[in-house]
Amino acid sequence: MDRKQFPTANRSCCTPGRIVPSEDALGVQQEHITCSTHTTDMLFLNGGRFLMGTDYPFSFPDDGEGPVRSVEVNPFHIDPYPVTNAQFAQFVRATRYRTDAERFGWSFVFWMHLPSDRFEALVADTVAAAPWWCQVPDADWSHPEGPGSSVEDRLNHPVVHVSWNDAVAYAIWVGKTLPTETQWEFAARGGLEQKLYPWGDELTPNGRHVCNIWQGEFPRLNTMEDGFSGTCPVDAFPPNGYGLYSAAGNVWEWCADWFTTDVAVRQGINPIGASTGTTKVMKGGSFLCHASYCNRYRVAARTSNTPDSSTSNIGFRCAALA
Ligand SMILES: [Cu+2]
Repeated sequence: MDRKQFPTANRSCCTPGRIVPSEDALGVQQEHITCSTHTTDMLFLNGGRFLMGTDYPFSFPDDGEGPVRSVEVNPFHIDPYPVTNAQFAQFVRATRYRTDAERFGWSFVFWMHLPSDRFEALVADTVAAAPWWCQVPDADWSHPEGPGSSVEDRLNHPVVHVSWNDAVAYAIWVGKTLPTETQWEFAARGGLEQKLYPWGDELTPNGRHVCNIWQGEFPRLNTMEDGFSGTCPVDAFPPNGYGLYSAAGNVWEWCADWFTTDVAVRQGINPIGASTGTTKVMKGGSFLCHASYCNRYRVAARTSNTPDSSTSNIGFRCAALA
């Protein structure tokens, strides 16, 4: 196999991205996609007007989390959980879909999750600005730590190593869409107004961990006080007021929108972000986020990555029109 290495970029502390020379761009793959009508239990949300974004002082000005603005969203459906490995396996079985990670032949894996005795053999390169991110040949959704690994013991964990393109392909197959950032944030807020997290303002209410993020010293020591180092089952922690699970931490979730910090296209009624761009919005933070360097597990937090990038901490959930 052609083990071509691409230069990489660290787009925020949490997710590195591929830099693909245009002659190597793979384009969007559509030939294997057929629509089916899966009826799963989606949450129906009434929508309405809510305060989106934050003016929280300890956020990231370049991310465009603010200003707080009044936004209206139409009624919609959204999955209560991120798409799991079991669900993604059904899709691949039915369509023989090949993910971007498989087509490029590699994906980004967080260093600590690679077996130390095989580290040198598995890793082709690391990201200069974020050496904890390893470029691992043949890492993909069903081999999350590269050859020799599998998802058999984590079928109810969110699928990872899926690009935005892959997420859209899955969504089309199940007759759904990706949520807009507005829908995602509306759902994640769970009916609470301007709270930091989907459950309120306290990170650990009554001293209990209620989401899967990093404890300890990033990136060397994860004390796993929340019980997990990498991904966790999608229902490991309680849902928010709307019944949405895993909205904070666990994995970043792709949204439909092109990323922009321009507030003009992120307010009003059903905003969908920029009309074009280079990176797609992601929400929710991941198991790598930690207050000391990246408190992006807050509900208003956002970051982005290129549509063909994949990592061990990016997944997605689907939405649908009401
Ligand atoms: Cu983070």
